[in-house]
Amino acid sequence: MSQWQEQRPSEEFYRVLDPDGNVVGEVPDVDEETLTRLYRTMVTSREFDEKTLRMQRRGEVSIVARATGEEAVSCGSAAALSEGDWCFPSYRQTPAAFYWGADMARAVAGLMGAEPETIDEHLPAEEEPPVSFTPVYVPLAVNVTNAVGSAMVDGFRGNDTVTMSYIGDGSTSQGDFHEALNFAGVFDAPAVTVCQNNQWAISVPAHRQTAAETFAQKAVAHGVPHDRVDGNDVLAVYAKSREHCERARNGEGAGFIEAVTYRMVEHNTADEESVYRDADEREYWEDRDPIDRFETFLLREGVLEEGDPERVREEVRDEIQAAVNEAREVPVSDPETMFEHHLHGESWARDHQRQELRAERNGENPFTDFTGEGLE
Ligand SMILES: Cc1ncc(C[n+]2csc(CCOP(=O)(O)OP(=O)(O)O)c2C)c(N)n1
Ligand SMILES: [Mg+2]
Repeated sequence: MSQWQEQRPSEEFYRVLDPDGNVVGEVPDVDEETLTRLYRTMVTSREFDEKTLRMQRRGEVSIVARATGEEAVSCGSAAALSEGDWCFPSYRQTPAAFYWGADMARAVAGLMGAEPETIDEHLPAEEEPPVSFTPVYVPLAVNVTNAVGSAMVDGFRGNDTVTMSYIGDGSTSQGDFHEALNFAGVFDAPAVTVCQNNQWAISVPAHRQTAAETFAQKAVAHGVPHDRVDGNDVLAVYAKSREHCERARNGEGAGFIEAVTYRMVEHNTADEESVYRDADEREYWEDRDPIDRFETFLLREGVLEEGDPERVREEVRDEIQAAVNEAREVPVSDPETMFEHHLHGESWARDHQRQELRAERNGENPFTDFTGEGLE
């Protein structure tokens, strides 16, 4: 038995569909339109991941962090939001943004290296999405502190707005996460935090991340009501997210959900997962693919008919290709713009890095030809 088999996450969680798509819990009250929208969004995200990976391999995109295998978490939770709500994502919640109509061409242009002002100029946003999304946060856990702060303001003003944010298993070790949850608990902030426990923080497995039995129980210390759900079961994620959103909207305070899922691919395209993971681990999770499970359920219920899954895949592939074609028309920005808007004032380190980049772009070897001479 590999080390992995001894460390599988416990299946003591809320579940509506078992891995074969059989109903084993209470199906939430959700109309057919929402069910098909959830399904289509999950498929779109999976196909988007495939496409952007190929673009990365060709050098059109520098880095991609895929949501493959984790689609049910952010799609099912974001679907529980309503018009006027807020979402503070990190880098693995593409499905949430797509669920609420994020413009795909604008997203691809960003991945290809166009700065926001250039994207606005060439691909102006057509309409505001019903749920407001902040830009993607890469500094871990900061999105949760910002989300809770924003939710507190809504609470003080008496708005019936809910703010949702996402945190990875690894990121729950950050101080910011606990500060955020503490404030959320004390001030009854209308903030729902979803922990996307995909078992890994790059190469660190969840059982080396925390000695706590579950990530859900981290909310206990902060007095925040919590649930643990099967994160590969979109109906379970949706059902519990709805409950927490309704509580928050009714002035009953914050909520926390641990969604147990699995990162079926590399951390991002700068990573090589086979160095630190066993193949049998992946096989275990392939049987629990969230899209297959939901698809089986929808076919059995008659929401999807034979041939629909193939048709939906074809349609979203065409949509993605059209978005990529549009994005390719947007000029990429000067790489030096990445040094702007970070700091108030000057920094030796930033100027050094900027000059190093300039040296490299001039065909010099930045390690041997650039000495940093002349920098103040
Ligand atoms: C504050 C901060 N520290 C370190 C990093 C570098 N980093 C990027 S992703 C990552 C792992 C995050 O793991 P997890 O929270 O489980 O999220 P996942 O990538 O698995 O979705 C680390 C350490 C960062 N982006 N921000
Ligand atoms: Mg993780």
